[in-house]
Amino acid sequence: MQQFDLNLSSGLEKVSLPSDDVGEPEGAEIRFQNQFYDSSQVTDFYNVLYSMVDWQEESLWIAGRQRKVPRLIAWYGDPEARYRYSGKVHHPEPWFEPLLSIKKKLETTLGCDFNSVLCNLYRHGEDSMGWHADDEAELGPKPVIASVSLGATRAFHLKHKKNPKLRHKMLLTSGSLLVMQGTTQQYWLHQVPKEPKVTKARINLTFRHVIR
Ligand SMILES: O=C(O)CCC(=O)C(=O)O
Ligand SMILES: [Mn+2]
Repeated sequence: MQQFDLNLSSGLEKVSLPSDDVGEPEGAEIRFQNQFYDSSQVTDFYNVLYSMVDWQEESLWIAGRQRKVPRLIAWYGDPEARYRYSGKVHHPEPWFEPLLSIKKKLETTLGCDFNSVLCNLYRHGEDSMGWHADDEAELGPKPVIASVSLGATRAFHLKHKKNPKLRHKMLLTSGSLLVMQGTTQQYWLHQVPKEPKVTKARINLTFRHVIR
């Protein structure tokens, strides 16, 4: 039976996925910290980012029809960190606070560099992100993706690409940090499903290193 990870960790801890059947080479390498930021920091960050980020509504052509992406997005980073997702090349807007200080804290904690961040605003539970992997060539073969959540708690699902019975569910709480690295993107998909009962908004920041 699938169960939600209660995410009560106080430090950055390894998350075990049901990868035993596929073995080590196809494993996901995921770590999670429940309170990477405390509630007063979260409130400050959330308020500034909600009003200052240049949130964009995007559309995609799916099966010959144009559909709105069910969330708002924005891309910030170093000038050269261009990134293609949803079939479009995104040019980063310049860093501003608190994105820069969050980036620095992540770099110190994780010992790696990030040159860009994708900001996602889930306005309510009808906003979502479908199954995908962050496996674009410009992120390199084993990208480290650091994902900070602010606001409403949302579910986060993972499933193995070749063996979709292998699944894991987590709750991404406000102030939490989720790190995906190693072969996670190569072998696993992730999603933020719709949750119609959720009425509050959530901001998610996924810090990445785009290779040029
Ligand atoms: O909102 C989330 O937690 C996931 C975001 C994500 O997967 C992405 O930006 O690629
Ligand atoms: Mn992703």
